[in-house]
Amino acid sequence: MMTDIDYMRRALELAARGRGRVHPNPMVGAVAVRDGRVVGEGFHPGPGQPHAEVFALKEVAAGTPGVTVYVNLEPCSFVGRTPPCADLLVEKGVTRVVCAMSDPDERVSEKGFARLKGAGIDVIVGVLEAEARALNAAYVKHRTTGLPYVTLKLAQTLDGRIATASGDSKWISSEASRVRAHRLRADADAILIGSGTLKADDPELSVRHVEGESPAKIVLDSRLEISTGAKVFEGAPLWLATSEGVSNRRLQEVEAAGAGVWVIGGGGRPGLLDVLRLAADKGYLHVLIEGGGQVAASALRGNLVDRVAVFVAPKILGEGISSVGDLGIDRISDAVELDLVEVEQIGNDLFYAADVVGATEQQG
Ligand code: AOF
Ligand code: ZN
Repeated sequence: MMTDIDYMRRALELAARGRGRVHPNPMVGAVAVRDGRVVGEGFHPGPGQPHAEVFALKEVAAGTPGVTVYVNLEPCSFVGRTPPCADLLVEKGVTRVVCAMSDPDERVSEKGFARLKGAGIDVIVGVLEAEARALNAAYVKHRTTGLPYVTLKLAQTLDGRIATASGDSKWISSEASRVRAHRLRADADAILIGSGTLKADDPELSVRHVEGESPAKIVLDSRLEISTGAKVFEGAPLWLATSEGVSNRRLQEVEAAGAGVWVIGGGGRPGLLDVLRLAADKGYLHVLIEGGGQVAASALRGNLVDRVAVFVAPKILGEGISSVGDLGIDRISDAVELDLVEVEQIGNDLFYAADVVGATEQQG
């Protein structure tokens, strides 16, 4: 006998098929069940496309008795790019709706449940809630704080270096790790780097070694020194975060080459918090920071990082450039504390993912 938990697990599996494709929307999966048989299922494939519930109920005739719908998020109750799912569930005469969590989007939050209950539908909330919140952590953070979920990626030697003292950085981690690193990219909606990394590496910042869409690119470039021949101009949208005072001629040059420009307050460096707010406004739920050490340090200093993803290569450099610049920390008790979530050996490298303790609560 399949239980509510089993069907919800299936809904979560389906939801995850939208990974890397649905922003600014959440990943949602739905399963319709009648007499212990699945009569429909589906997931939300992306903005502008039907919601998960529509696929699950496609083959279900209105008024079919005894249908339960399992969905990992509260069914929506407003007319967005598509009509409200709560109305669809009511029209189809669904008997029972089992959800994992309420929708933090204020256009829906609890109103979807109210619509269903008002129509006499039996509503259950909280099945596999922790799993559902983890799956949509970026969406939840975006809707509750107006900031994107941030993963900080580091690829470093055993002693925490990303380059030698002379600046040589190619290649620290192995080919196998690069495949995993591209999976991190495919899971993100935008990749962010500083102009130092851009100049040193001229990276393309695209997804190549795995299947998946290439995220947008954000480069912090306070003086707009980027060359229009840089590889980041190819492919996915490129945003350059710069400061007031850059010349109009330069602005026009980079715009003509295809970049969007964010001019952010003052003559100094654009603050990372403001850059991330703009990224969230553009609908990027999940930003991957890929270097360098100064950007990593300012993200950590600003308490803007949710997860750290580190590739450690079995190499020791001694003196060199640190993967994280100065954080101004004097005492061990002030260290950035992490909660380990994953360790994996990849060839001779080690991959390590950990959450910053207390990250989301302190932001906003
Ligand atoms: C659901 N089922 O499968 C999804 C939901 O304007 P739209 O159509 O793109 O709607 C986006 C909002 O709808 C999103 O912010 C979230 O509140 C909800 N997403 N809801 O019932 C789904 N993807
Ligand atoms: Zn919906």
